[in-house]
Amino acid sequence: MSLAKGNSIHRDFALDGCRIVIQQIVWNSIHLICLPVALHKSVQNMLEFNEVNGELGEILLKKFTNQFRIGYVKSRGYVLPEYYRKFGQRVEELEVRDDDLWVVSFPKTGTTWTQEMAWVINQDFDFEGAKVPLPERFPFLDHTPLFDYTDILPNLPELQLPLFVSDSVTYINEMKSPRYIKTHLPWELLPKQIREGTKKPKIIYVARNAKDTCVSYYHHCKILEGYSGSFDNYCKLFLGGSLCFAPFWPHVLNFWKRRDEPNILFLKYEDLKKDLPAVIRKTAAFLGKDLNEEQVDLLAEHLSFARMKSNPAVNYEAAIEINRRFNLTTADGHFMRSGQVGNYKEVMGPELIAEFDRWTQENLAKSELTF
Ligand code: PPS
Repeated sequence: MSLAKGNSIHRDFALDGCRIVIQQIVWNSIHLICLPVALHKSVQNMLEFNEVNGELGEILLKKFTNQFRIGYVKSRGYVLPEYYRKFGQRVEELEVRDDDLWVVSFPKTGTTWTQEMAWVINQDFDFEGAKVPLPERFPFLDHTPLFDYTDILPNLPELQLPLFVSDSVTYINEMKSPRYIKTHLPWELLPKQIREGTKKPKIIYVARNAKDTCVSYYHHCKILEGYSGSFDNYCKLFLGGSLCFAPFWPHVLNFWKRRDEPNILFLKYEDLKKDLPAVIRKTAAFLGKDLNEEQVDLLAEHLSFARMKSNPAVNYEAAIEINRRFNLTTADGHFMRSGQVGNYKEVMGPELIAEFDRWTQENLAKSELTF
């Protein structure tokens, strides 16, 4: 080997050595920069939970706990059943699909109505398929944590829970596309793929005026969720943002501000009441479906309050019957109750109405949203 050749080998070694050292420095720097970012992101995506304290926390514990609900927690500012501690992270990590269709709402704002409308339109008027119970074809993502049957089931072997009740996340994971998903979760608690925009399913959000929502939610909580307190205390919980999925206005306004995003449609219960065919047309356009007037009329008839009240696939009578049969709740009533705008006038006095109105004005002052 010549000297010159030997030198060039040494030089090559030296160069290689430098390259490795530089690579190492770059690699370490990338780690130093990216690791905290990655850690920060994963911490951001971890749900944290706080207690619901104070007078409202007391009312919840005394009047709104039962065999299937031991208590409440707050996560990202929203109240949820205690069971959400075990469940929430699975929602956070849920694999969303771009061809999912989501209906998102605060409870009792016209969710079922909107679900049925969206499903029939998107399924090209498959009225035969619409005979399948709605919770099966359009499952409720956050159903499972609302009803914790862990302590009940050993004593009630006859109580057979379908998967969409016992484990709604697994049910939804196993569904064929296109999936239809209902949730009452606020924007802040939707799966991170939606919040971060890596998946963009179509989302229909439906809102309703606070007073009718509160009255409807009160009846719902008595007949289906075991609330045993007074209406007055219920209103305190509603106004104080201490019911499941509350506070109410941030829930609504966080979708209102996103209403112009192409994958989001914002509807109001009051508009469905005022002009259902117009909302059907708007929803069809959002879903990319052409409807003729005959179809619009047919669907408006299918979605009328009278028809939905007598339709076992959507009226939740079966769920209420199960509650009665197994003594899970005791109050009587129907899911399809009044179906009216302004029904609150029958139960709220002038002072309470004034309080709700003030609260509404304060919260909507900076938005163009009206009810
Ligand atoms: S839930 O449990 O949160 O999913 O309830 P949700 O479906 O959002 O709301 C139930 C209320 O919507 C009324 N509803 C209707 N009103 C008019 N027309 C039709 N077709 C219709 N379908 C459901 C239902 O009666 C509940 O409102 P209230 O005021 O209690 O009657």
